[in-house]
Amino acid sequence: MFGSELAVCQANGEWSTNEPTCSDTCFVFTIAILCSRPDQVVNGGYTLTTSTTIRVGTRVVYHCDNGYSAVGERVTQCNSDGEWSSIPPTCQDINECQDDIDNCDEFAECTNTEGSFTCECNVGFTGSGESCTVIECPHPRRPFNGFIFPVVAPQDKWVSNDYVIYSCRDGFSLSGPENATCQPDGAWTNGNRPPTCSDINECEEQPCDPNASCRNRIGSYTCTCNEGYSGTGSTCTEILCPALNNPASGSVTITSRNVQGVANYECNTGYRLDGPQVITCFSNGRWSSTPPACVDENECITGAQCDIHATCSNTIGSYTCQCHQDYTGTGEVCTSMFKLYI
Ligand SMILES: [Ca+2]
Ligand SMILES: [Ca+2]
Ligand SMILES: [Ca+2]
Repeated sequence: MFGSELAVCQANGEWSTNEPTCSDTCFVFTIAILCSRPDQVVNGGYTLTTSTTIRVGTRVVYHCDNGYSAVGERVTQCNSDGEWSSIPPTCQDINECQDDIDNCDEFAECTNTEGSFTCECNVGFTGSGESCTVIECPHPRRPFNGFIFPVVAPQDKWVSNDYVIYSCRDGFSLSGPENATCQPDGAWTNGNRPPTCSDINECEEQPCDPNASCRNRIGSYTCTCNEGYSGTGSTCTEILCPALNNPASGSVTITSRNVQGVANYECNTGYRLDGPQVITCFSNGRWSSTPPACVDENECITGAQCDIHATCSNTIGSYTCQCHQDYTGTGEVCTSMFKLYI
């Protein structure tokens, strides 16, 4: 026999070699060479190009389930020896998180699982995982008579870990927590109940001058100098009217230069007061009037004791009486130098 002893029926319907030639008589035996059914793969499968017997040349294409990828040859073929050309691939889990092919939100955590993956929103966010929205805290309330810092949210919204600091206006004291933090669940650590700012009674600290009275007010206080004192209230000085000198030809007696103190003026004999006898120290630190002066009294008008035959002459501080011509005497008493005979 000349030629190949074996011819295989190929998938294309032709024999693999030409028919041999025989010197005598040849016999042809037809033997069907078949492959066994290919092995299954876990988490995958295959498609056969034939549904009946698996002849030489038959191709098998393996595929993996969603979430898995094939490692190894995906295509294998039935060889003429009845064996498959390659071992089946294995289907291995795809790490979607690592390969960055997950559809998790940018604010979600991706966790790889066998055949799939999960998305879970980060702390401070809520949603399906594929879409996450930030959890907001309500706008923090400002304490009455106080302040809050910062006034607006640093990133438009009040979100987890944002915190605010409370303070009070001058004159008020804070009681309660001085700050609050927005928690991941959208609640403030203080339940959005700001601290209270209560008025400070500054008078307890006696901030005024010892000669002043303190009056507490909401948010402040006032100091008022007592009567007889002047100043800001923080400092008060005793009100004193100016010192007074004795007037010319007279004297002054001062009971006190404080408010309500009086100065009493007297003039020497022969002088009279021009102005009030008594002046009073007022609360503005001034005497009630300019001091009086002692001026000469014109005794010739106000009752000099001259004789009717005398001429009165006023002098500074006194007066003189001079007897008329033909009269003699002291002036207060004058007698005629001629006897009068009747
Ligand atoms: Ca996976
Ligand atoms: Ca006060
Ligand atoms: Ca006089």
